[in-house]
Amino acid sequence: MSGVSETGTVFRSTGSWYDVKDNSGNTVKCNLKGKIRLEGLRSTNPIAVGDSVVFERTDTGQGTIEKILERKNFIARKSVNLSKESHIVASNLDRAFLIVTIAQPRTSSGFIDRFLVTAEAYGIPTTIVFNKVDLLEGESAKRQNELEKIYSSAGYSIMKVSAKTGEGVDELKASLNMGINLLSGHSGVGKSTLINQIIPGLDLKTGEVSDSHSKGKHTTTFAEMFEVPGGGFIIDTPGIKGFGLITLEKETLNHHFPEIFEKLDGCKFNNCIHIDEPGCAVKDAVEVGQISHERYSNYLEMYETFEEGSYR
Ligand SMILES: Nc1nc2c(ncn2[C@@H]2O[C@H](COP(=O)(O)OP(=O)(O)OP(=O)(O)O)[C@@H](O)[C@H]2O)c(=O)[nH]1
Ligand SMILES: [Mg+2]
Ligand SMILES: [Zn+2]
Repeated sequence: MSGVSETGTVFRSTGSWYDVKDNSGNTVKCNLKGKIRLEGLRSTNPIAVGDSVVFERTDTGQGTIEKILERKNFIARKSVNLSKESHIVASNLDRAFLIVTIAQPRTSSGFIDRFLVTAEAYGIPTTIVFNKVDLLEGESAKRQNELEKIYSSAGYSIMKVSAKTGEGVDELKASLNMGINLLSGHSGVGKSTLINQIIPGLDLKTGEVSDSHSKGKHTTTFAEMFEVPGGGFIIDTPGIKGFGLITLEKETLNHHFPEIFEKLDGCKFNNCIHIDEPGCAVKDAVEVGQISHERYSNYLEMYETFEEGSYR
């Protein structure tokens, strides 16, 4: 039957076609009707996983997407080559889970903070999930404890899991049982392996971490959403290296560090950026160890490298 418009949700996008789930849960392969452009946002992909769309079935049983319904939110990053364009990772997110590993590969706090600022700016609550805890020993165990302290005192929720031994996986699964959840992080941290643990039988492709560089091999190439048994949805994404924000102001970058923003009331100037101003409550808090020195120096580094509404 053609000619009737229906709504559905995008579960997979390869750039040329889209898997859309209709309201009965059936997947319809769709293409795009003409060009859909979003106001004010130049993106390399007009449609992202998580989008609600209006589509029309064609006679072949496939479909044509006619429009995107307004997004509640989205996470975008700068396109690798086209610096003025953004790539929408996923949309309509209820929560993000940033998968972090201390080693194989190493995730820096600078990267964690760029992700958290991005998610804060888009209003998406984030849980930090430390994976591969089975590998921790000596120095790496120490670093793990350090990062846990830093981020729990900054107000973030934290989980520790091992996709290999299964430790913590049930707890992670339980926290996915509502809404749309994004899994993000560097290549090789174990996003797809974790999803395979959470959804038995899915059998997503996973890749070794290279021995020489301890880097992942970008095994997952397209974002894809899956239904979690017992409720909720989860989006597997390709590994990311970095972020560039499009919608941020340099002067309000500090508002996206929750524990820094909390102190702003105590600063002498209400537009304090906590760098050179006298009477700065943030600098005082850093001095006495109430705000993590590492978080504060990541803030300074991001502030300094910030240009044209974005940072590298
Ligand atoms: N020791 C250990 N290895 C793990 C764990 N989780 C995943 N791995 C291994 O890490 C490697 C990378 O896992 P993937 O699931 O492909 O990682 P990914 O985050 O999906 O990577 P991309 O798709 O490239 O972004 C694989 O060899 C996994 O077996 C873990 O908890 N412990
Ligand atoms: Mg993967
Ligand atoms: Zn201040």
